[in-house]
Amino acid sequence: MRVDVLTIFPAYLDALELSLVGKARTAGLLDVRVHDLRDWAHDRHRTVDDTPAGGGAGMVMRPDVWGAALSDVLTEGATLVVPTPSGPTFTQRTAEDWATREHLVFACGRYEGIDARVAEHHRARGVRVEEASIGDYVLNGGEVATLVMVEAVARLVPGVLGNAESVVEESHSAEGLLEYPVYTRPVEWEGLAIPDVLMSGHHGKVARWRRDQALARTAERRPDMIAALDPTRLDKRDRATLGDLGWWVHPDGVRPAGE
Ligand code: 6GU
Repeated sequence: MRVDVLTIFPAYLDALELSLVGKARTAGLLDVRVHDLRDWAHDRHRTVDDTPAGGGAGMVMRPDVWGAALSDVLTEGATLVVPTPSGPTFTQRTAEDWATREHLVFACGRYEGIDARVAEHHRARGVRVEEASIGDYVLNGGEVATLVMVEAVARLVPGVLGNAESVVEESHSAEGLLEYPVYTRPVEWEGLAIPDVLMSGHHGKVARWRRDQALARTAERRPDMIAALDPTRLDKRDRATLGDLGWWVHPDGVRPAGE
């Protein structure tokens, strides 16, 4: 997979040289290229922004500079990603989708954003343009959001994760539940013991305990995810656990007891 990042702060993306993403680059699985947008500015000051049409606070990034940069970097079939807090939320589903694409180009905006004609122009030319937000808070620019999205996508590219970090176990998260709590030695630490069942060697009991923990955690922290569970994927013991947690499994969905 090829990933290009256009930014006025290339150093933000230095973290893509570390850890799994860095190793995947060395291994030739990922071709990541970070570019300084100012290389496409045409004045002595390397200006990339101007005042907003119609007035108001802040600055807007110029379409001509972005247009020049994107025409050099986009390839046939590439996806243009525009990180913005006003985009649809980037989720694990988005990451799975983008992990199948050959070339992602991230256009990191700063200030009040990029002139709206940039996305419009590329869409009109048939480029897949995806705006995306990483959550309901405001960052100073798209760089940190790009780091988040590249990491989430890269780890789904075949070969990027080694066996030790395998993505297979995570079919859990795809199942729509939060992960169960994990423990390792020492068996007792600061007066706290590892739950006995995990030391029992009984694989069936361990699996059931973990499933119950995942259900209980999800009910406590993310009731919206419980309400979104598919009843056909819940066995008798899931139903009993959910009942204890105050949820009823109906043929058409999971709802708080009594509703
Ligand atoms: Cl993608 N960009 C900015 N500037 N802020 C954000 C964001 C993106 N996602 C959440 N907040």
